[in-house]
Amino acid sequence: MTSRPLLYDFPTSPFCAKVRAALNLQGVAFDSVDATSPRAWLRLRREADGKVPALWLDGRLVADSTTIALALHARDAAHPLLPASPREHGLCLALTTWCDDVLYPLGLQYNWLDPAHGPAVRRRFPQGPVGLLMWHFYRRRIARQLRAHGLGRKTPAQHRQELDRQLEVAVTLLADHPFLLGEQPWLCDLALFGQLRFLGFAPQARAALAARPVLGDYVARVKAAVGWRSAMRTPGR
Ligand SMILES: N[C@@H](CCC(=O)N[C@@H](CS)C(=O)NCC(=O)O)C(=O)O
Repeated sequence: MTSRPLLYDFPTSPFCAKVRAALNLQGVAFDSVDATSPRAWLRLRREADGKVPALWLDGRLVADSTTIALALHARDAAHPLLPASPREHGLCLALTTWCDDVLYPLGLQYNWLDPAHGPAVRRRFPQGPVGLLMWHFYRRRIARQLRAHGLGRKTPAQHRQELDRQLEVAVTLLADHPFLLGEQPWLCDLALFGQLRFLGFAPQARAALAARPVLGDYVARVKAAVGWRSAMRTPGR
């Protein structure tokens, strides 16, 4: 008997949300382990590249949210996560990449480097010295990543301009259809849902989202369509 998939998870990660939504959409029962617990953190570094999400699926560990989604898509023909037509399939992957590579840096900037929001991020890590060390480690690393990306060198006004520009792209794409590619949610919607949810944790970005009700309605629609369950269930192994 194959065991249930096991997700290395972090509750606020947009990529973990994307994978949880994919598992929910396919109706796959799975277990989760909090990747910030010191034991899981070390195992993830030993067994994969140290990033979440990573999913034990059918006896192998698959890392990277899109790679995981493609593996889920390939193993369940009855519940595809990407459209069949080559053009729509390509568009779905391109939109997924837009979410992962363009919206995510904005989410990192607003969640991690906004001084007003810093303490809230700290509370998501374990209490005590190990949690504090991990928080400092990631904060420094993210600041370095965003400087290399370019966003970290911009002013707060430029961050806001970039956020508004990208949210308007999403509003435009959703003007005529309930989901990005039409009437049903595909992987690109799960990716956009994850990034909008992540942005929504940061007060300044949340205000930009609240000014665009189309996006709030969309998030609610994706949640309803996938039967969103966010709670982590920790297995006994
Ligand atoms: N391309 C990866 C990105 C995953 C990623 O950046 N995950 C972040 C959390 S949101 C992470 O694990 N960061 C920890 C690290 O960089 O060590 C995916 O789609 O899964």
